[in-house]
Formats: sequence, C-alpha cells, structure tokens
Amino acid sequence: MADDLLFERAAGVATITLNRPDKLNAFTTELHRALAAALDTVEGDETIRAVMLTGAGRGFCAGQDLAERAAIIAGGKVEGGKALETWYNPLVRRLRRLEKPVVCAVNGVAAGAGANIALACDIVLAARSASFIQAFCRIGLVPDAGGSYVLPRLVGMARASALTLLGDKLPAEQAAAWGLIWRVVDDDALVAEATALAQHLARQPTRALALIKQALNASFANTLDEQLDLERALQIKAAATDDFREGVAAFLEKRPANFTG
Ligand code: T3D
Repeated sequence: MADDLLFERAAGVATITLNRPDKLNAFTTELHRALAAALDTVEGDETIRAVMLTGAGRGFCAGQDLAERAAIIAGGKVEGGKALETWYNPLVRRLRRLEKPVVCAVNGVAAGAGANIALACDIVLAARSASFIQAFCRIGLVPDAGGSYVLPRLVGMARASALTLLGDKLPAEQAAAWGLIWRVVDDDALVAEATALAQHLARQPTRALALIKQALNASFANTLDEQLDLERALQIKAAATDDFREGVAAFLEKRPANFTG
C-alpha cells in the first residue's frame, strides 16, 4: 500500500517515513517495494542532495513482518534467503552506495533487520527513548541486513557477540556511548534535529560527500597502502569539481561557500 511509506521533499532533502505504526513499521513486501521506489526517485533527482529516514509512531522498524512470514511458513514454502536476496541485501547495498548522505532518525525501537537498516545509514540519531534489538536469535534466525558485518566493526566482537547471541534491548544512550550511533537527542527534538542535519548536508559539496562514503566503505577491507591509493584516486575526482573551487574561493574571501553539488 502506498501509504505504508511517506515521501516528502523540501530544501534538497527527501524525507522517507516508514508508515505502518500499528506494526512498528515492520517490513512487508509492499513496504520494501515502496522504499525501493523512493530510493529510485532519490537517485534520479539531482535536486535531492540528502535523505532523512525515520519511522511513524512509537517504533522505527521491527524488521521483517512476521505475520507475512508466518503465512509463508504455513504454506510450506520457506525460502530462508529469498527476502534477503530480493529486498534486504539490495537495500543495504543501495544505502551504502547512494551518492547522497542518509541521516537516520531512529524514533523508537529498531529490531531485527530494522536495527541493521538504521546502521546502514550514514549518520544515525536516536531518540532518548529508542532502542536497538538484534532480535534474530529470539526467533531462531541469524543477524542479517549487514548486522554481522557492522556490529563487530562498530562496537567490537565482545559487544557484538552479546548483542546478537542474547538479543537484549540496547538503549539508545548505551548505543551512542558504545559508538554504534552518532548521538542521542530528546524525543521531541529528534525530527527537527535530524531534518536540520539533513538540510545542512544538502548544502554541502555533494560529490565530495559521495566520495567520502566511498572511501569509508572501502576502509575496513583495505590495507593502509590500498587505502592511501584510493584516497589519492578519490581526491583527483573531488579536486576536479566546481565545489572544490568554490570552497577554496569562499575560504579566501571569508564568506560562506555556495556549493552546488
Ligand atoms: O525470511 C526473512 O524474511 C528473513 C529476514 C529477517 C529479517 C528480520 O528482521 S527477522 C526479525 C524480525 N523481527 C522481530 O523478531 C521483532 C519482533 N517484534 C518484537 O520483538 C517486539 O514487537 C519489539 C521488541 C520490537 C517491541 O515490543 P513491544 O512490546 O514494544 O511491542 P509489541 O506489542 O510487541 O508490538 C506492537 C505491535 O506490532 C503488535 O501488533 P498488535 O498485537 O498490536 O496487533 C505486534 O504484533 C506488531 N509487531 C511488532 N513487530 C512485528 C510486528 N508485527 C509483525 N512483524 C513484526 N516484526
């Protein structure tokens, strides 16, 4: 249903809101389809220079809709990897490779793939009342949507192991203290702060921000030598942009830069 996802654009920012509040915005096939279409729009519209992703109601996203999955189980057609192959893996790859920054405003509980989709975004803000749950083990599944990749890298193996093997709730403030997310803000300030951050990013040199994402995405798998070579290659591209010229001119003229992306 189209209303399962809200899409608004203003001031260079596309705001995407998961909108199944009664079910804590759990992912159905329809919601996946709507999100993929929204990201198509984001990719194709050069006036959109940043994204803000959030959820409606008291949850951010409770991961896979288990009622939808139960219907499939009841029909005897369990295909463990299908939803990952069709929806979750492409979504995580798209968020990481999107050449525009994505701010995630985690407004409430983020569980299962919902938690890991949030962690696939570039800058994660969370409401003070929000929480993160690697809920997979509670239902006999393994972490997916990139959880087993990012968690050890973000918080270390000891914490990643406990989070994924126990499936306990991690409060937002603890998540921030551990470096899982950027920061926590008061609940009633979350949307305004996340929107302001996304609007700030939309005024920055978009091409350079995309190249920064590319550098960070490669960093964990690269040796120092490989990363230095990559930085050089990306710097050649960044230095060729109008925004680099504008940034230097604005600095020397002691005025704000007018980046055009
Ligand atoms: O094949 C594949 O698809 C593999 C891919 C898997 C990816 C995954 O994400 S697997 C993990 C799936 N998610 C979960 O296991 C989390 C399930 N939800 C919960 O454990 C709890 O809802 C929370 C801890 C997140 C929040 O608890 P609480 O007490 O605050 O809320 P609640 O009462 O449990 O939920 C409120 C409503 O949302 C409720 O509906 P109702 O009874 O009022 O009509 C509940 O059933 C519904 N809901 C919550 N999560 C889901 C859900 N409905 C369907 N699917 C959900 N994941």
